[in-house]
Amino acid sequence: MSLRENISPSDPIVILTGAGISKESGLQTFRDPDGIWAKHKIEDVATPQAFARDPDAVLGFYNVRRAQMGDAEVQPNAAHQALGALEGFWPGGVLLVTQNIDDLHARGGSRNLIHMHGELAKTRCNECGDLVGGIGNIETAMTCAQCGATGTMRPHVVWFGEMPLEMDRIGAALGSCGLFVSIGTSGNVYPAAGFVQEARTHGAYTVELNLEESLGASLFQEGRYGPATEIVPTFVDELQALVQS
Ligand code: BV8
Repeated sequence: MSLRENISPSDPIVILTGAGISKESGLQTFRDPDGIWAKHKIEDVATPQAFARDPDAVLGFYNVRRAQMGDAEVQPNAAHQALGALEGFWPGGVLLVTQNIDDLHARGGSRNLIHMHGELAKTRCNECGDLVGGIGNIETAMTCAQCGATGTMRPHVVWFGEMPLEMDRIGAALGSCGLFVSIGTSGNVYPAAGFVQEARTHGAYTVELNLEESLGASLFQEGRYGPATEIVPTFVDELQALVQS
């Protein structure tokens, strides 16, 4: 099977990314041997129960990651930039759905972008839902500027057991895309890991671009394996050749 035989430039594209696309920018993944879940337990730092039980520990976990994201060394890599360029030239339109909470896709040029697991750069009041950006460290002593509650400010991040964001918009896009591409995700976390099946059921051609086969590899019609900064730009170049042919 090849791209040319399965898609045309008028087909909408949906792309799903995970932590692997940001690895070469210097941000850790979750389930690699040196990953985040090797140092922290999900139930201690990434659930609403953890936030209720020990808000300082949870806020500290995200404060460290927010500071890492803001490090001058952490820049969009060639994979982020290739996806930003794709959105600029693909006639059928591109929707980029990321599980990542870093800001590298926007900084890499992507605009039609959904952060389904939220964004480290945004802070939300757990009481009134007010959303603010540009805060450095979040502390339990902070007071919500909107409702005046104290101790309710949290990262605008989707924890385990919480509903991911913009699922209706994502579902509609999966139901009408001609190409679904999954990049840099292990296929461990739902509902994101189920998107490939949803897209394929509706007739999309499905491709996995990853360092190694994910848990869902057999669900894709095509798989290409290697570092994202190599295989993603090559893949985008092939799409550009399709448009120009
Ligand atoms: C929900 C934000 C429902 C926080 C995260 C079935 C259906 C629905 C839900 C479930 C289900 N089964 C289980 C569940 C519950 C749960 C879940 O999936 N649990 C798992 C662990 C079994 N799901 C949920 O709780 C979700 N919510 O379903 O709500 C609901 C219904 C009604 C009402 C209310 C609720 C919410 C899940 C979101 C949780 N938040 N993140 C944070 O970031 O701190 S998830 C977390 O995992 C991150 O978002 C991360 O992005 C995501 C997935 O991880 P990956 O991105 O894939 O990263 P990973 O390290 O695993 O893999 C990296 C890959 O990159 C590897 O394959 C590696 O080989 C590759 N790689 C490495 N280097 C490179 C590379 N690739 C290319 N180049 C390289 N250089």
